[in-house]
Amino acid sequence: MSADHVAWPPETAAHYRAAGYWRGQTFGSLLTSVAEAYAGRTAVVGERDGETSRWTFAELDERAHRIAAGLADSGVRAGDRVVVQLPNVPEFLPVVFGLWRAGAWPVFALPAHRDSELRHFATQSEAVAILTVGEHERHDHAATARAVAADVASVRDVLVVGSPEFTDLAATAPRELPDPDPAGVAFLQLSGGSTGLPKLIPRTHDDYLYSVRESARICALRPESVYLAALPVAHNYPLSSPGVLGALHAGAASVLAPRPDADTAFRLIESEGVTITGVVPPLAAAWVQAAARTTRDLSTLDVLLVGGAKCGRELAERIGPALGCRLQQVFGMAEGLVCYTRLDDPEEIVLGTQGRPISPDDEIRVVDPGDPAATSADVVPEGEVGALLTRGPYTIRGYFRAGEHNATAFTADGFYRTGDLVRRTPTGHLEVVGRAKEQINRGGEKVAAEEVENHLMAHPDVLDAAVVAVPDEYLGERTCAYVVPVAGGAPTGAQLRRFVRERGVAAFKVPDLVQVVEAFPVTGVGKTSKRELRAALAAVAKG
Ligand code: J2J
Repeated sequence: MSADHVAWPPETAAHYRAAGYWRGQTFGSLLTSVAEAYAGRTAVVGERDGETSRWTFAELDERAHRIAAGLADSGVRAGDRVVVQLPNVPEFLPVVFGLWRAGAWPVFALPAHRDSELRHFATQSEAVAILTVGEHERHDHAATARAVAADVASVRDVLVVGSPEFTDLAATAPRELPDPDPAGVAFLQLSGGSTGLPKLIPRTHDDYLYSVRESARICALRPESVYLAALPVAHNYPLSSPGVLGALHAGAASVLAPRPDADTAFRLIESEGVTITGVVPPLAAAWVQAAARTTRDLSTLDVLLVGGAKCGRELAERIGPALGCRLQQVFGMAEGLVCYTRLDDPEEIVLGTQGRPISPDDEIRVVDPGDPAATSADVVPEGEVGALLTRGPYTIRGYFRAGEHNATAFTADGFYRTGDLVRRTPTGHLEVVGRAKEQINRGGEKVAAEEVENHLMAHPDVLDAAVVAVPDEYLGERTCAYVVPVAGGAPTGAQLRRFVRERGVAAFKVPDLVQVVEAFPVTGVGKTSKRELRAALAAVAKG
């Protein structure tokens, strides 16, 4: 294993194998086996440019084989990184499995990402190619990808799904390619981040497939299930909790919604007989409202997962009655740990907690919340609020090429500092009560305070900036940027918002509110750390 990937200690890895968590299977071989077992069943339903595609497992398997061969012929080698920026189009699964079969590592960008993020992913991963779509939701993704490719030396190719070149590549005669090492890295997922730029998360075939298999079982997926990917499918949640990969593992169909709004989702629930889907709390609230006046038949919907941000008690109580389905809470992270309420948990647990871990070998420590350097030994008394540390068979031991950051993001004994504040019930369920990390959770979309501050500070009129969360009725939280101008400078909020947007960042990172202030409303002796400043401003913002 390379220095890029912090491996589990050999004895721990041996335990995970002996316990049957890591089975030595790759994603490519998983698809081969489900395509044999469920050949004629529907695997994928999706729309691109107004046209619907519906592919069986056998067709998906063949498409992935052809794309793998085409990628190999175009020079993509095992271990190469390829930035994938695809919205919810049917080609997502064939492309990703094609990359896996070619041994390449997808780097999963979100459709909302723009120039600055793609540039960072491509540079940090030394990607050889960017694989994207053309125009989508009024943004020319191909143009952005080409601009990045022109500047990042490692990027040789931009492949655009729907272009004649891609159609040719996807028509390559299929052939078997060497199966990659199941213990090796399969892809790089993105972290929500709290420091400068999003970190890359190396996940292996072995560890991720374990979480996918168990997620499918915990969410009771069967071949007859139909999973709706309402959120952007490249995100860890709709990808794997249980997501399109959980559905695929179970021989169930995945329906990719082009947009997550209630009109689109309800149309697909009715027409495809969707049985299970996953949403973030603001979307759940919007669906609950829309359900009151819909004429669509939602009766097939059995389970609605809610996660990505805290689902309040009041919303939790309304979901079942409004949508005629069961609520399943999920608390997960792209770094690994995923907790679910179980379908047979008592109502009180389902409504009031964010679930319990997937694995009996997920180790949970709830530690001193006041000490960012708390170790796994600094546990708080049972039932009290503390910072969540975790390690286990599908939680990373380090970010990709981030040695310095890893030294603080993980404890010496390999626990990941999640930055979440939790309380553990006697049943082992976790209630998420807050956050210690410098991140704003905008209805499930994560914004790293420092990343936005750096963009603001690039403005010539800005001396200093601090970004904090303010409560929001709909999103849970929104971003508020406090900005101190340079002497004589007088930037307006609108100018600064436009400035950040024009630097090419995802729209959800553009500050919702900007307060231009003469000085930070914090008086203290000596130099205030950014962390203390943010805490003080957050208190001001909450009123
Ligand atoms: C409170 N906070 C939550 C919840 C995530 C499944 C579901 C979600 C994600 C995800 C995921 C929360 N209540 N129910 O990857 O597989 C916040 C926490 C956590 C961070 C991780 C999955 N569910 N969160 O949201 O990597 O702060 O993954 O540490 O985007 O989201 O964010 P992310």
